[in-house]
Amino acid sequence: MTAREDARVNASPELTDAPEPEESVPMMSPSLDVKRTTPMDKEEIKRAFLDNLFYVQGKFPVLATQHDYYMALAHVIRDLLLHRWVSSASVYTAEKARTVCYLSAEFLMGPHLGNNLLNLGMGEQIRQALAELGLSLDELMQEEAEPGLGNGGLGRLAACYLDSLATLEIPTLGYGIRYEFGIFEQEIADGWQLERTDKWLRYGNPWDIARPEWAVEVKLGGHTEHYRDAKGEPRVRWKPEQTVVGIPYDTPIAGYRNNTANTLRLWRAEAPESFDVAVFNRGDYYGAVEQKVKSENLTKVLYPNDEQVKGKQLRLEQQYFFVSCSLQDMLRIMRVQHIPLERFHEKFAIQLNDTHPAIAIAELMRLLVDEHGMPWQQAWAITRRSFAYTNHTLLPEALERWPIGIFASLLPRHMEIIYEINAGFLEEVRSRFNGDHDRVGRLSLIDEGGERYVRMAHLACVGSYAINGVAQLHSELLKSDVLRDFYELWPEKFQNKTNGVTPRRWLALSNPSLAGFITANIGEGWVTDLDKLKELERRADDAVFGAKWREIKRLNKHQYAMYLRHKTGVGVDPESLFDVQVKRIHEYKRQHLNILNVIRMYLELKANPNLDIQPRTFLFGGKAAPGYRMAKLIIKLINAVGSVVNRDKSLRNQLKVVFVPNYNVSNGQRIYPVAELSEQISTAGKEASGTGNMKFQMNGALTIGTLDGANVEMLEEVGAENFFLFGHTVDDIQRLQREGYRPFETFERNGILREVFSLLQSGFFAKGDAELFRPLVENLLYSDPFFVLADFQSYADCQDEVGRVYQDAGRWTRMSILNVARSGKFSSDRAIDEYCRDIWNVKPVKTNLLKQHRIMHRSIQ
Ligand code: 26Q
Repeated sequence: MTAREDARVNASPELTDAPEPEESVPMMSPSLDVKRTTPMDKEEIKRAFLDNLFYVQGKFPVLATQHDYYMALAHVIRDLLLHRWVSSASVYTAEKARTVCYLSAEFLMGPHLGNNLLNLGMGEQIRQALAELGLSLDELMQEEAEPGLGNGGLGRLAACYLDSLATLEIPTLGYGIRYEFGIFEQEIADGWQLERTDKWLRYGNPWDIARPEWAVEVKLGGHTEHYRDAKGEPRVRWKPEQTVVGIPYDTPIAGYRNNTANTLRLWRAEAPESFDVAVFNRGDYYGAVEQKVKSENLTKVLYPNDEQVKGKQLRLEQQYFFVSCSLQDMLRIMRVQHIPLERFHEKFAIQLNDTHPAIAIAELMRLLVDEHGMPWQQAWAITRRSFAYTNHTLLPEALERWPIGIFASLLPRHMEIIYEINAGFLEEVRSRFNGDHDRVGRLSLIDEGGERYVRMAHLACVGSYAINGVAQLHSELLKSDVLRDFYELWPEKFQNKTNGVTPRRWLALSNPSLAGFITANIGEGWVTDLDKLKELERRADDAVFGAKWREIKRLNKHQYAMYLRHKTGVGVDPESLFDVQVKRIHEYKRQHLNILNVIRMYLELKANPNLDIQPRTFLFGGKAAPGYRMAKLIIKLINAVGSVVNRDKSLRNQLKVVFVPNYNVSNGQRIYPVAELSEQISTAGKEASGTGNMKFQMNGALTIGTLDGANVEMLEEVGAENFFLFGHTVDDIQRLQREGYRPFETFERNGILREVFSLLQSGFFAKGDAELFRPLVENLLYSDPFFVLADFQSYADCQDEVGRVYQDAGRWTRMSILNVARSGKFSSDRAIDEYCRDIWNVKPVKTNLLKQHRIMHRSIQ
């Protein structure tokens, strides 16, 4: 048996229900050589690595591919994590620790290898061990398939939060879905986006462990039966049409250089075996296979956002599936830890990452009332103390609603439960607001205007003890706008938790040269206490320090320019200003505002061939939802402008436009360190927070942005003199809307806009096709729902100012240093600290590795 299999069979690192010591620990076989599973020095690492290559991958070095080597290394590192994992699990169990359960339909983890090496503090050692075997760690890291189990901000936020929770030693379970296909891979062909399926599991996933012993059953469809039990109490039975099985897959989440490893538990759907048997007996073999395929379809694919929900029943099935699996898992943990059901809300703090898991509120009620016979009122009191809800959107059209028909046919019992919750809730509203009929209609869990819908945000508000937005401005707008009626009802529930990102992945790992330079100057404390970056402030005017700071960015840019040429064939000037907009493509994020300004600059250069402007490289990246036509047209436009501009020799290389395909976590890690200008240009009031904005800031980019989302707080932190602010505010936009915004008038009044549009309409960027961009042009001229034209001139002027400031390298560098020095607030450690204190009421639990070793040795003897 290999070291890895030893550890896997014997150690079973369950988070919370490792058996109590007195039940005798059947964990370790006498053959286990503990030391072998924890290779600490180079020789041991090399041996474990080659052992794994042979025994697990079944390869000799001469035959092995780079990917085999990567797999062997990944397994060795996961084995190293097992000790912390087992230790954390046994400490949490022994202490029956209060646990955060982060429920999220998306976890956009990004590659694990580099991050685990960083958190374990083993990067250098592994690098050297591999070098002695003639291998390159960097090359092996490129082999990792990115687990893209999220669309963007919301999924990546969940990943950053897991990193901080482990680093802060908070007992945590992340619960979600193990999609077989994550977010699609984007290719660009003739300037258009093409989607390819993301087969991230093709070669297996070395980071997770299946736990079929904790599989659970989930019911779907069918009907309910009301009856009286032996005591004459009314009870309900759910007779489902179909049952699926959820299999948990666990990934260890290591804290930064501590002994904690928490668990990310993702569920995969399978057909139950009982079904096979039943069909086998009836002789319907193909029917059985069909059912199997249907069940397994449940976790097949991640839905892109912005997709119309209409008819997307599978999406609701996914949400219910992972929520039911997770709640049943929590009840199992309560059982094995002998915690009475009445204490559910004391054992767990459940965070709902948007409304995607909000059905959990009805499901917990069903489990407590129907399956455990708890009285309704008691179950409701527990439920309302268990959940907290984070809202991530201000776009009314993005609020989740499910047609009653779909909902009731898939979840007949939950429909009844929601009606009952609603009845009690609306009674409360009527008595508080003396029968205010309109208010009752606005607050109801059911939207009754026309086709009837279940309003998931309302369910989340009613069933949660805390509701938060993700940036100050966003939280204010929730109270005054989107959730106003709920705020008037329960002001005490509302909070703000401004987003944050992990400085481990987004600075220490992605930008080693800047991170190393910072550490050399202020020590390494900043990695877990980002406010320490403040100590860089006193270097802001130090010319020698500044020159080195500049040189780091310059070298990063040179390397990236080579990478870009290799990937896209476009050569860019590494000495030009790198101006970057990377994020999902959406009209409210206004990539088209950016490209319209590029066209303006192009026209200006064409009109004055001798003009010396600040040379710029515009980098774009981001995916469009496959069904979002306008977003796809924006990608085409960016590429179309790029192919004209990049080829035009008369520009003397002063402008380049590159669309970097397939923006994902790995590409993010490459691009933030080279960015000098960060584009955060959404329409004020539309971007809930943004998190890319924070990653750019930490890597020394300056921001050009509107007063939207967390930009507002970034500006507050860095000071107006270190931020390029432009555009209408939320109030301005609301006023424009009230007074009737007519974009065509703005257009007619602005000569530059007219020139830009006439070039666009002439077909100049479309090989003469004047029709191609018409939908985009007409949308802007006659509707412009995101106020692109209203902000155009202000943006253009601000961009000109950026170019001028950049020419003063000393000034720019000083601003860059101050941006990094003042980015401490945007660490996810700060955000998680606030969640722990204000919402979850959880405390750190230290994992003691030594204690674990004693347990192991005792059981071996
Ligand atoms: C809903 C129904 C059906 C199919 C898909 C969806 C769906 C999936 C994902 C809807 C929305 C999302 C993702 C939303 C998201 O990423 N929001 C972003 O969250 C970030 C973290 O808080 C914020 O920083 C961003 O401002 C916000 O846009």
